Amino acid sequence: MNPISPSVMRERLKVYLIMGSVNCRSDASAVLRDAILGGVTMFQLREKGPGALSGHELRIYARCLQSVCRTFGVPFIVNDDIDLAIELDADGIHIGQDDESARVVRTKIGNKIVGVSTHTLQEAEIALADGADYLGVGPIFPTRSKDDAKPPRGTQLIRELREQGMTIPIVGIGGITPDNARHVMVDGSDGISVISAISSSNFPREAAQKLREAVYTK
Ligand code: TZP
Ligand code: MG
Repeated sequence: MNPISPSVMRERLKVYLIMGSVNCRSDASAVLRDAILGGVTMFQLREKGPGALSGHELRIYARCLQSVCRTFGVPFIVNDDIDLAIELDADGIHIGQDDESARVVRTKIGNKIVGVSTHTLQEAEIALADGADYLGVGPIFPTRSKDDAKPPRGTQLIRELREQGMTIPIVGIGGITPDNARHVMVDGSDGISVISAISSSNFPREAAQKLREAVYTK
């Protein structure tokens, strides 16, 4: 059985912040705390790219952010690194198409949240059959936060998945801002996930608030 009901999952996906040390100019714990106070509903630690932390440093950084999440009751998700997610007793893991299948991941992490990045109908069908709790779809708009991002395709795949009758919780990603978030929601997404719209902002709380307002005026 999956750990989280689809309706609770949908609420968690509303304003999903993704961040790692390379995305943050100031103190990451403060950014995360302010973002949560502004309305972030779930957090993913995504530690990637040149200068990314590893080993002991990564663990200290991760525990720090996890403790902020715990203080506010916000789920803490780890990107890619299943062993780290288990070690930290994270609330879930987010995997891509280059990682192990959601089915295998599920056997390793039990009833934690499993999210899967998907770019095609077929990938989405497989993730669904493998027991994913939610799908990440993107990039919706051009992004500067992921070096190997595929070309942006707008909300095309989200619309296709909904047209096929898929009700699995979906979060859109890639270049999402308060100005375009509503469009992503109207086209079938349950929430929006962002890196730069919050982590590059000088005012993370206000940035999260604006995203939240856009999402809830669906
Ligand atoms: N996957 C697809 S786009 C992206 C990821 C991780 C980066 C999103 O970052 P931003 O800054 O919100 O465009
Ligand atoms: Mg990955």
